[in-house]
Amino acid sequence: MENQDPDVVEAVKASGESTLEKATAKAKEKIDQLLNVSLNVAVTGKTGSGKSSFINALRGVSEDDDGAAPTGVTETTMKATMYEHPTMPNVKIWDLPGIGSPNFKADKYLKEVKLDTYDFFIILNSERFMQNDVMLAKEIRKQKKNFYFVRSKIDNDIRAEEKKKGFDEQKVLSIIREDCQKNLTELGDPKVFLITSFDLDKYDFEILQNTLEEELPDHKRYALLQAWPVCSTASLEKKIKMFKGMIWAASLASAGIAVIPVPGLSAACDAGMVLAFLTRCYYAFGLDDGSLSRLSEKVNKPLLEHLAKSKFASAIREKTMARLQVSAALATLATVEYAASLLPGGGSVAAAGISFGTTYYLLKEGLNELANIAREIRKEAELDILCIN
Ligand SMILES: Nc1nc2c(ncn2[C@@H]2O[C@H](COP(=O)(O)OP(=O)(O)OP(=O)(O)O)[C@@H](O)[C@H]2O)c(=O)[nH]1
Ligand SMILES: [Mg+2]
Repeated sequence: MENQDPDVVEAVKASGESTLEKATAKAKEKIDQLLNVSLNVAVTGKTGSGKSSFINALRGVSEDDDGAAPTGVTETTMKATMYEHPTMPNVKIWDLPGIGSPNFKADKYLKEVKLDTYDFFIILNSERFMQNDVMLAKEIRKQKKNFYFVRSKIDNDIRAEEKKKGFDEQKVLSIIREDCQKNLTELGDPKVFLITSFDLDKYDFEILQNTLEEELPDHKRYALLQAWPVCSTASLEKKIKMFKGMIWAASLASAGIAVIPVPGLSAACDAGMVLAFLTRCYYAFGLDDGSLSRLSEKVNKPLLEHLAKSKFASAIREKTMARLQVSAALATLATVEYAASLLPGGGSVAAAGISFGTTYYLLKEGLNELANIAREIRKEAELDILCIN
């Protein structure tokens, strides 16, 4: 390749393509997937099994927040209710009506709730799974879609058992798991994930996340990793890794687009891309006010103040990149000049609107800073210690 900018060379290599043109096209496709792919998750199960509570937990909203799924009430309607993810509107979680009645017909049900809409199904039950759950799963399988059995309200079971002598949490969990799987043998013993919607850091929620991730196609995985709540250090690290692996694409997709001049920044950069990308990181890492206040409440510690340390987090909160006073650091970068040499016959960076170098730099810096703050917050909250107890 003619261009010798090590970051550009690296980005082209990361794309798996042989030329800059092909790599740029691939980058645009990847970024479009990252920012725009849709994911439709259906949550179904018996009336009162905790569907609405689970959906609220997945979306990171409290029951009394605006737009939360109403819980604790019996919904008799046969209509699916859609809940947008609060920070990723293209991720939609559907609250499907209960499947409790004895004359339940899985095929009719799936037609009514429009099975085709969903990427996968979560079948929830707060007791052992029954014939209706099995019928539904069979019908879903017929349509070549995936389903996951989730046993909810485990906190209730643990609370009841822990008063007993010789209580062993792992033993209780395996008894519940076996009991749940009893009626599922004809489906080939699918896994049952044990969860409580009141604390996603506990029990099998993380395993559920990993399983979904493994079984989803690549582009859907991006949506899942962005929207799914952070439930462990490992899950945070996965998110960080995914975004890191996208920096090349975001930077290449930016190269050649019209540059928006940013006050306070001396070099040309694709501010729109930087803002869009880092905003996704910010929400995916749980750094928004809502997520942090909930976490502070849970661990009874003030955590919001950590954000003030990050110039990137502040910039995102204010939805402007003008706050980023990084011009001094950028001035030392030669990448802007390298970028100019990408143009046929060279040319001025500003005129051509090439912004690979600065965009790349800001994304890397920004992602690192946000990732470190998210790590620090988890550490401060002592979440992983809480998990073991
Ligand atoms: N302890 C505990 N209670 C839960 C959990 N999830 C839900 N609940 C409670 O169970 C009751 C029913 O929960 P919902 O989320 O409304 O159940 P649903 O499946 O949406 O019910 P319908 O909409 O009527 O079909 C509520 O009182 C919830 O607070 C959980 O994980 N643990
Ligand atoms: Mg409900």
